Amino acid sequence: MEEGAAHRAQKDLRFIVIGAGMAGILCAIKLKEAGYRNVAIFEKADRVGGTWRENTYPGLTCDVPSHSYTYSFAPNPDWTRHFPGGPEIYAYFEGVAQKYGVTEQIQFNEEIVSCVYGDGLWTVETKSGIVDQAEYVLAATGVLHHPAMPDIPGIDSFEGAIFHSARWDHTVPLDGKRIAVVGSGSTGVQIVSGLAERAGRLQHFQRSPQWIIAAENTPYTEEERASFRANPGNLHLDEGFIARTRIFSKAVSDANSAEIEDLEARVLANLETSVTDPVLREKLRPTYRAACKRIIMSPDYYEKIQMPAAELVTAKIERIEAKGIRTTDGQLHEQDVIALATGFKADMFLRPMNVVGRGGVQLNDLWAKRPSAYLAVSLPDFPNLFLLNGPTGPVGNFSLIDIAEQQLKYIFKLIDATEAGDYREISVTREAMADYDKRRIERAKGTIFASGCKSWYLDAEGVPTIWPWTFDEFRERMAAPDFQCYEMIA
Ligand code: NA7
Repeated sequence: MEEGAAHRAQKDLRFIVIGAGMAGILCAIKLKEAGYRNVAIFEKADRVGGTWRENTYPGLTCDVPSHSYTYSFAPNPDWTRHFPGGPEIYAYFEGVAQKYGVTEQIQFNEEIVSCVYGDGLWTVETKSGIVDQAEYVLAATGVLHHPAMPDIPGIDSFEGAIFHSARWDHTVPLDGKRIAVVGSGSTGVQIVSGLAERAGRLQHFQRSPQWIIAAENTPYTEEERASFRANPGNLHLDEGFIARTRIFSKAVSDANSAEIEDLEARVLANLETSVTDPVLREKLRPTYRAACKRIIMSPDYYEKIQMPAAELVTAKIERIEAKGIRTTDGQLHEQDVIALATGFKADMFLRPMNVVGRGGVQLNDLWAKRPSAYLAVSLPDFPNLFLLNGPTGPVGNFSLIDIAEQQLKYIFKLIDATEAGDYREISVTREAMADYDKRRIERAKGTIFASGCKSWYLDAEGVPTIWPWTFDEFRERMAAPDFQCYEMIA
């Protein structure tokens, strides 16, 4: 254990981790490894897994390659394919939590409703009335957690089964049924792939077409897995993925780069060569630039939407009626099941928790205009509270596990410095936060996300809320904190 960690362990500092998804499990493991024994983990659900617990829809896969979508310290040589399915990923997180003794540390079914700072301590309260206090809070509450229900008139009048993609009702029969999928983001596309061969008739309601990259999802052979088992150490350092991520990050952070042109050519070629019917091809052709919305990786969407049972509906939805979906061209599309793949409220982060910082500052007020956090981890006036995968971090086609690992190392450096100097609290200064936001917003204008489309990356004023610089720049900023940007108070 490093000196700083030993020092803090003696002080028996208490930590509260909010959430037991990918990032919460990571925090629990790394806190233990750093010598902290006084850790409380609160999880509002009855199981670990975060997004992989909530999303169970047919066709669910990860679109980051499996070996890059693992903790660096917990390789999984047994991944069955390049882009494994949801249940396999869920089992991985559950297995890691068990193996590292995290599961028994977690207080399940305990939703934190408030988090208030005062006198060097955070006081948290759960819905059931548990009150706990800690010097540090690590908020691992996820990015896309609150389903966005569409504002479609008549939605409650449907007589069949209707649910959001993140609330899939597995009691509802699907085979041979008339199914509608509303929404054409990554989720809607995956559901169509998952159901095209099962539904009696599958209608995909598309409001905006999407650019799609062809991504082969080949299974690993037994020989490959044997070789992974023989040498599991560096499996997460997939050179190909790292190189592709670097190119992709260059492409999206600069809307005028050669890299984005190359990407545009690839998605265009995928559309032109994969869709034979010219009418369907035009319906599927986006009018905005590639990667403006999160680019979709799919090995088979174009193939599946051309199957006899599948149909792309581009007429605007007017309302939902007892028997199905009425479009503005007057047609009633009768359904047995309607799956709403309509996305998430992407600006929630810690909310709806009532979070109150130093001097009574309310998080809701700080975020009244837009949610933001310095380098996605720290907030002014909210000392000793750190976010994992918080607002303005790199999201999109990167591994959020790698990002969370880098952020946590950075956060530990902040805590080490605070404790080594016998300070009581640390948080980003208001000036550093304001400067960061100014530069971030300015830079965001040059990214592909601001090139003229609507997406969950944009805030209420149309400013991209995600990391606008390259992934290498994120890595550099995470390598060592700039302590001039932080205030430490004794
Ligand atoms: P997204 O990417 O936010 O996609 C939501 C989709 O739902 C998108 O196609 C929307 O169309 C569509 N939508 C939303 N509201 C409506 C209404 N009222 N009517 C018709 N269509 C609607 O969410 P996903 O769940 O697919 O993916 C989220 C992330 O999860 C993904 O990026 C990965 O990071 C994992 P629009 O494009 O706005 O016209």
